[in-house]
Amino acid sequence: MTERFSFQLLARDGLARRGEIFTPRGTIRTPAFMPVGTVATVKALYPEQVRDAGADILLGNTYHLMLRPGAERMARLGGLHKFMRWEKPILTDSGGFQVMSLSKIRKINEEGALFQSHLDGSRHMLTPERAIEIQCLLGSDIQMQLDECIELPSERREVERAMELSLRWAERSRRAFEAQQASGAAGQGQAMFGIVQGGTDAELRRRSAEALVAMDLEGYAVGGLAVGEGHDLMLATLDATLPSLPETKPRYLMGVGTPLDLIEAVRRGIDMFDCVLPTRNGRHGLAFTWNGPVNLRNAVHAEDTSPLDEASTCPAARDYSRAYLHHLIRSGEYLGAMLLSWVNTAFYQELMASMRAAIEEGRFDAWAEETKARIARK
Ligand code: PRF
Repeated sequence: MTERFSFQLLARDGLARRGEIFTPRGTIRTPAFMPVGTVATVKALYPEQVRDAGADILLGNTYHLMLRPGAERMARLGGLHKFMRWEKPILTDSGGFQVMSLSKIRKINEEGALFQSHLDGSRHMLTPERAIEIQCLLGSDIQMQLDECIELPSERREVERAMELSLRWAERSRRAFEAQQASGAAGQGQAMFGIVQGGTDAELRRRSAEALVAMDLEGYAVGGLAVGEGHDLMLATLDATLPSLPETKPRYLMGVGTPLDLIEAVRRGIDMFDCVLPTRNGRHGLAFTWNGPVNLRNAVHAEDTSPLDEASTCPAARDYSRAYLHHLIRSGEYLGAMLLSWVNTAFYQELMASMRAAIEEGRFDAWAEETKARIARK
């Protein structure tokens, strides 16, 4: 295993970490932000744009791809990388979270998650074993265990039940992953991460983390956050959780977040993120810039000939006027969504690169205060 996947810490600044994950498909510089490519596309972007923006890894989704085009079909087509023309690593989520947030009807029991497709109402069963099998058929490099993520706030008993079920599913996911490894089948993953659950309860988080660490997985995700608890409680939960995770393994905060969330989570020792925010907000006309968010729907931009950021390395931020972007977004034109998804994807990668440099130079706290003041402007 270790020769197919390894993590090296290059620098540390307080609790913030600068590292590298090595996989046969390439090196991932951490802290890393993974653009979301749910249905085998980072919405409105060419894979080349995503790569040139600086992304080392993408996220794909078991839930969506198992329904369409289907995992077995994807395998017959040569796997997700070849299908979407992305040669670098791909991490796939296991589907547990998407079953809860997207499917119409679902029932969770010990065996797995029974759900009805949001596309055509067809019935599917996602077990920990099937989730791993699908991720192997997709050709995912970093696979996630099946877990149950519940809404917050929930009763402590409920949070505890879901956390313990997720631990039993982690064991089953791991056995399935190891069986795939042993089979030598094509498309086997390089790594499987466990997912810490336990709501905002420090004791449940610690129990969850310790049990997963005992399984000696390649990496650990913090799940069950950014589900309604708010920024401060999310950070407090990270403070309570991260000391239980080993220094030597990557830590991934799932489904997070705003630029401010990323800065504060990196400060606490998170290495990886994914979130739909840059692309979804881009499609809706909101641009992230080094001088704060800009809502291009706003009439103040109607005759503004300045670009979003003349110093940006991203052509969409540098070469197009705000007036034109405003016009495209107001007109519902595809190009508006394309340009702003590009702006935001590039900004998120610039933000990560800037954080990595600040950690290397031992000035993360000063950088964070400066950057927070800058991006909160307006
Ligand atoms: N579990 C999984 N995927 C996720 C989450 C989770 O808890 C979250 C929570 N923010 C986002 N994506 N499997």
